[in-house]
Amino acid sequence: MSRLVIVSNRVADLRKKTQTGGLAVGLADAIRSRGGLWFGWNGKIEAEIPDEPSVTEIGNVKMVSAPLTREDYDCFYVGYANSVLWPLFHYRLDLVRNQDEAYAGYRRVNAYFARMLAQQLQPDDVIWIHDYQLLTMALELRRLGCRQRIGFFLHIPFPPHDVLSASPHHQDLLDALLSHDLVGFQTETDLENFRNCLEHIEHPDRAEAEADAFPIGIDVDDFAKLAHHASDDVLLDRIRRGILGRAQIIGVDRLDYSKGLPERMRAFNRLLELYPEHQRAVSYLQIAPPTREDVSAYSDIRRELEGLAGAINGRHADFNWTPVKYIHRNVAREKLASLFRTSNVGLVTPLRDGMNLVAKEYVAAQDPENPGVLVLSHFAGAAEQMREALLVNPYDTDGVAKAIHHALAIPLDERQARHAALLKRITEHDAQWWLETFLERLAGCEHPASSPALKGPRLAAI
Ligand code: ADQ
Repeated sequence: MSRLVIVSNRVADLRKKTQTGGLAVGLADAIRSRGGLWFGWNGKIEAEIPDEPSVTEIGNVKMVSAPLTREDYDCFYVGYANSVLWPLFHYRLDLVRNQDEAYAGYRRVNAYFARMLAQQLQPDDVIWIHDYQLLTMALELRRLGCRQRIGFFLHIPFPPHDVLSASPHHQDLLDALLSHDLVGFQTETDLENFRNCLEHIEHPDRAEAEADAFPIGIDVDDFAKLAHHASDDVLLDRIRRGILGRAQIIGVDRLDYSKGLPERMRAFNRLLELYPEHQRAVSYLQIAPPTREDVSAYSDIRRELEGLAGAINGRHADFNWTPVKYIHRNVAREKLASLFRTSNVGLVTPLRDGMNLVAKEYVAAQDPENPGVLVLSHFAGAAEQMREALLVNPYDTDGVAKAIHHALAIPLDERQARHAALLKRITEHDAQWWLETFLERLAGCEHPASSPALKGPRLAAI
């Protein structure tokens, strides 16, 4: 079997038994079980970049990583990846800060990563690059003469041509994507958008990259097991709610404007206005740890959310009932799992999301005999697979409030039927399925780098 080389912006710490975040868990398991190499930024900022990456061996896995300079970090990571590509790919042109300097930094870091990795490659390696920080790395690898198979998976949405083409660099980015043998997306919608964008550009190599949708999954059994062992404080809380006859709605998201958090708070407020019977009977627990605080849009959303939570509590709270419980930090995975299990409604209402693993984790954590109900945004990639959730438009405040009201009233047999269908689908399409399907497809790609028909800019570049 060829050696697997995984490339992601950050390398996971394989010495830690549990990774945070579904992606790190899936990839860490894959590379641990079959061996290979993992390359990425080591998270450090140093005065100068080295000539060679640092290499450590953990079992049969080679961990290869390299630092960034402050300037590279500011341009590549903060400036371009998170202030241009993230909003652009989430359809938020209003938040895009287009800067040529940041783009130059992005290209420079992708080229630097390619140089660092190229030194470590063996001829029959299979390379799998992940996500929007590394869109142009394969192009740079090809320029360095790398002829190995290269696959790419985009974890975030791919926007329609009308949105993408607002970027002055969109043609370059599309060209770079075509340097892969296989480009994977989360959903059919993303795939269609990509195909549509290609129709608008002139590219002699167009037919060479294969593309398809590979919806990412979670390790369902593992998460279900975690949910079984509730800590004492979670159990006590559930018992207390049981005695008082109170229901709990839960939301768990990184504090990101794509997750629709202010819209969700407003919908909860509307629920209490439209259906006063939920006063003192329902609480909403939102866990939202901070991320990317060096990008201003993130501190803005944090302030907005804190203001909203305070206003709702100020207006509706009673001395023994707090309607909104807002936790602004990370929570251990096992605790999250048991909180999902003891919550009647899982509220997952992003304005736009590649997949959204929380939707799948909420379903995996439920007691099949007495499951809660998932309320899910149409605009989460997960909605393509999870039709039995209550699907909502997150921009429609009253609509979301009505859906929550409906979710709280669904009888047991209907809850069981919806949950069984959802559980079946996420089990069939779990993390292992995602990984194997992508890698099998990549192995089966007609490999252009070894083909005599190699032509166009790629030939010129090599
Ligand atoms: P994210 O935008 O980070 O991922 P998501 O898919 O929901 O979004 O994954 C978040 C992960 O972090 C989940 O496993 C969740 O349990 C965990 N998490 C969230 N809040 C937490 C907290 N307070 N404490 C502990 N853990 C927490 C990106 C894309 C998604 C895509 C994934 C995977 O934006 O659309 O589904 O990659 O491809």
